[in-house]
Amino acid sequence: MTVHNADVARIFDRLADLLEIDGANPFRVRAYRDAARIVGDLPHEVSALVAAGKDLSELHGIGKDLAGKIGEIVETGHLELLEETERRIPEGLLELLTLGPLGPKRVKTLYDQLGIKSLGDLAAAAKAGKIHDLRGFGPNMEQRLLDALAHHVKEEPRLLLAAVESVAQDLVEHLSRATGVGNVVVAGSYRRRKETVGDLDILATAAPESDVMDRFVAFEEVEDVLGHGRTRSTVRLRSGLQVDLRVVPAESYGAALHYFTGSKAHNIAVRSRGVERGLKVNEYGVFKDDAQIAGRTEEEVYAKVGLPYIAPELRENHGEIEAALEGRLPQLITLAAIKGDLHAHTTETDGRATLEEMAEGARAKGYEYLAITDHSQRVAMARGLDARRLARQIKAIDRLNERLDGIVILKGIEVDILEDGSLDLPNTILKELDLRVCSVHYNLNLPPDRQTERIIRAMDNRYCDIIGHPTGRLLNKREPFEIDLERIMRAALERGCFLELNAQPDRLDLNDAHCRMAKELGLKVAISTDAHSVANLDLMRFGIDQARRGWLEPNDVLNTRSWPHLKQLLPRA
Ligand code: DGT
Ligand code: CA
Ligand code: CA
Ligand code: ZN
Repeated sequence: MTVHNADVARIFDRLADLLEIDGANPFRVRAYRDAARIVGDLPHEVSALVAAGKDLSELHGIGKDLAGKIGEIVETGHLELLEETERRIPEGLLELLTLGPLGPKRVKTLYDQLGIKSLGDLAAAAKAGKIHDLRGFGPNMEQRLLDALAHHVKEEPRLLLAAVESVAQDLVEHLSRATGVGNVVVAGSYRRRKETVGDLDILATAAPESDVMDRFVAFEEVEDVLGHGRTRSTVRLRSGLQVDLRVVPAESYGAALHYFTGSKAHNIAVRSRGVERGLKVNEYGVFKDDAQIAGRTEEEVYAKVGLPYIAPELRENHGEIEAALEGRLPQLITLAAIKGDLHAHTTETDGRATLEEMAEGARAKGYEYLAITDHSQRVAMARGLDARRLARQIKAIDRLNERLDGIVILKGIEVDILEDGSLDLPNTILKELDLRVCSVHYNLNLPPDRQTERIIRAMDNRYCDIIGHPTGRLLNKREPFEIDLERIMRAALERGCFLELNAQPDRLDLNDAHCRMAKELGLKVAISTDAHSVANLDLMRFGIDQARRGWLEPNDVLNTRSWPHLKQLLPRA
């Protein structure tokens, strides 16, 4: 049994959730959340480090105690402290956590204020209208909880794309070693690079005598085999992720890849174009009077229905077929077009790498620039910078830039937008910076109008360049703010501000539809990693995936420019 970093991260995250419900010291909760992130971000498997006899407490941010716990998880697959905590907390509270709108903080409030400890208690309180007076809830939340309760079928949350990548790659590698196997590829929402996936759909081409299906069900992480056939099998992995494998002959590869990549709505639209031409399009090929006329490649399938190739990220039937017919498919942004990163933290606040390490990491990626944007003072939990510490950091960056070749480090800040829309640091220091990312981290539940106003007020300040993670959502954990994004985008355009597409896999904020809205309004987007470590700089590609789903082209993205050009786009600086 191999314990993956994602398994360790899941255990620490759950422990943090439970401890938060339990009212534990926030710093302790934070330590487990940080540990989950640190381990989740590591480029190497901790299990391999343990096997090699490495001392895990040498990892940045991991002390002796956490190192011991990671060792326990790697060796046993479990953590005694988690099980003990689970025994202590009423089981119903754990079930409340599975409701989309509820995180541990709200569950604790419900328990403390109203004694709610089960879904039944919650339903009764919501129906009696007791929820909307609670701090941090509000009238919409009561309705959302009622909706969530009505739809509650112990829904498995969809898994983050980033969280399934390593197992998807392991599976592809495992299946590629089968006898008589040709292509092995992950299709479905994974190939469309959707931010979360329901299940994985793997497609393989193989000779009839191939052992690929047997290898699939024998994969070491399989917990249950839900179906095992010659052309199709389904398994559930220990992580809960379900995986389908389909095997088709090589002459059907393109048609099957197209079919299983989806989306279903896109497939239906393509198929109906076929019908108009007297063609049958299915997962085996394109057929005319029962004779196969295409199917080996996706390009062939598209060509037979009179379309150019359409990138998987666009296949949602959101206008891509019409655009293809009119020759106005976007030339989608690629990772190679990115010239730098505009949001990153260091050990001065809650980052895990020093200024020098971050700079070196960005240079190693071939970037022309990296903006250091540590937190401002309001974010006390992250030891946010006050004006004096920021002034010191500015000097340190100036000194570093004198020594560095091939990259420029931009002096920045991620300054908090306070409840009234003012910024958390005075303009006298903000004006010394190259770039300011302005973000909301507190007072998340303001009424929609006030939340929208707050962000527009922040943009009224001439030292606001980019709004960070504009909707504040955390996938599977926190709903986006209820804000009028179109209004905010128009206000940004008027003021010369920009919006961020935060590339953290659990944020991806702006989402695909927002990106498209920005593009249509002519507002450029900054794709930024919000890196808290050198490894995090690699998250840029998830931002690119999302941007492509939002139809963005290089010109629509701020950080495809070199710094001198970008600087001119920040007119107020
Ligand atoms: P997911 O798993 O919820 O993240 O989303 P998908 O898109 O991966 O959906 P999934 O796994 O149910 O099916 C994979 C692909 O198979 C889907 O994108 C399109 C294709 N497909 C599934 N069912 C149908 C269908 O009834 N008609 C057509 N035309 N295609 C289908
Ligand atoms: Ca799927
Ligand atoms: Ca599926
Ligand atoms: Zn932030």
